[in-house]
Amino acid sequence: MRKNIRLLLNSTVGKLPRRDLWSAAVPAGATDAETLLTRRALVTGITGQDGSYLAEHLLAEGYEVWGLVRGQANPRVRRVRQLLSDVRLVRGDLLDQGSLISAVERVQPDEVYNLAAISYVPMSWQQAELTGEVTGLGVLRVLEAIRVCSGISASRSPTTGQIRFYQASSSEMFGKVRESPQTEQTPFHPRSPYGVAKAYGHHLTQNYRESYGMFAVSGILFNHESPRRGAEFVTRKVSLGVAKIKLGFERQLRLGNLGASRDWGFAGDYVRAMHLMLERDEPADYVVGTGVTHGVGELVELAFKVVGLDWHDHVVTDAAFIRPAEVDRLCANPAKANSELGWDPKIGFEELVTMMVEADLELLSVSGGHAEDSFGSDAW
Ligand code: NDP
Ligand code: GDR
Repeated sequence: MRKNIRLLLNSTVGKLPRRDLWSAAVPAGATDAETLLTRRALVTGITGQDGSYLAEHLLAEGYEVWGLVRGQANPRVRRVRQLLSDVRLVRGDLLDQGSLISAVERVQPDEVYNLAAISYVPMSWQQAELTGEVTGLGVLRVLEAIRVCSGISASRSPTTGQIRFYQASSSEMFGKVRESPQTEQTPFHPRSPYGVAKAYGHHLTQNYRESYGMFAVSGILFNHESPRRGAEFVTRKVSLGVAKIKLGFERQLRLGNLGASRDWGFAGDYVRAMHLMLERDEPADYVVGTGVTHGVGELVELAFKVVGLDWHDHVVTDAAFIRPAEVDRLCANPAKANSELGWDPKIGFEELVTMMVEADLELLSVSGGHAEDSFGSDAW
């Protein structure tokens, strides 16, 4: 029913942008039609950092948001429930094709955002096969679920009311960079099993677009952070470490390579770009980053400065955190996202680091030094 109404509307109001389609088609007060036509998004990786910000953004845009959650008693579901009470949940796992088909059938989404992945780069050396299965082949399974549920095949093209698909590609695909800054055209040279798996998902998304005419796009996102970032990633490890030291719970922070540089932005800004990509008339891939790079050393210095401490007194470098192959320096050229999507980051590096340190000071003050999602100093 819902699918049929979508098709009918698309054929009657032609090429209106999707937002205008809604206002053109639905008279005020038409609550039944509203229920049928409210745009519906299915987000995999809803329990992760980006899942939470994207869900908030889509809810604010008037979407009905569904999150895919895995496991029998996933402890992170409680956090989703607290943070995002309006999100509806559906079970599924990127390792299980049937569960993804069932989820797409049940939700009947207009848009699918595939954010689920094993996303921690060091873990991808320890569990390379699993990373390939989830972060790489998981993309294939989500695309296949959409293709099968939409009745698309080599001989049957998608209709105008098709499900739009976003893939969370990564700057890690550039790895040992061939040029700087990196654009949508920069060749890939991934340096970890994670980067290799993401490159597979990226190419497959392009391939489904070209093979089946699906509206399938990738955002090549550079590092983005927030107070909701997992404690294993360097920005959050540093903000938590600084807060623990400031509050007297710890004295030292053990880190790996302080010489690496990243283009760090705020996650809340980056999820807007994901949504904008699916709003375009034509599917295309975009690099999303700030265009400014900072060293891990600079991050550390700034974070300690926020609480009035000198990092030299507390930071210890530990060979256990050095990676088998490093990505030395990443820097985005977000010109295409800027000109075609009208996307710009709002929060800069200093503001981001300050926000994260202050949030962790507050969190640890209330919890007595315990951060629920912290893996401690021996994260891997
Ligand atoms: P997180 O690590 O915070 O979240 C990963 C999510 O994937 C979690 O919700 C996790 O669920 C889910 N997941 C893991 N395995 C499976 C599985 N087998 N089936 C279903 N769900 C699964 O990542 P971020 O939010 O930071 O990143 C979102 C996406 O963007 C990822 O794909 C990441 O690789 C990519 N990316 C991130 C960047 C960043 O800087 N944050 C930059 C570029 C790309 P659970 O709670 O069950 O473990
Ligand atoms: P990254 O993020 O690998 O870029 O992947 P991470 O924060 O883990 O590392 C960034 C850089 O910091 C250096 N580093 C350390 N990193 C961690 N985690 N812990 C340490 O103690 C430490 N010391 C130094 C690293 O060597 C590295 O150079 C993130 C993830 O979100 C991916 O999923 C995403 O695709 C990319 O960003 C873009």
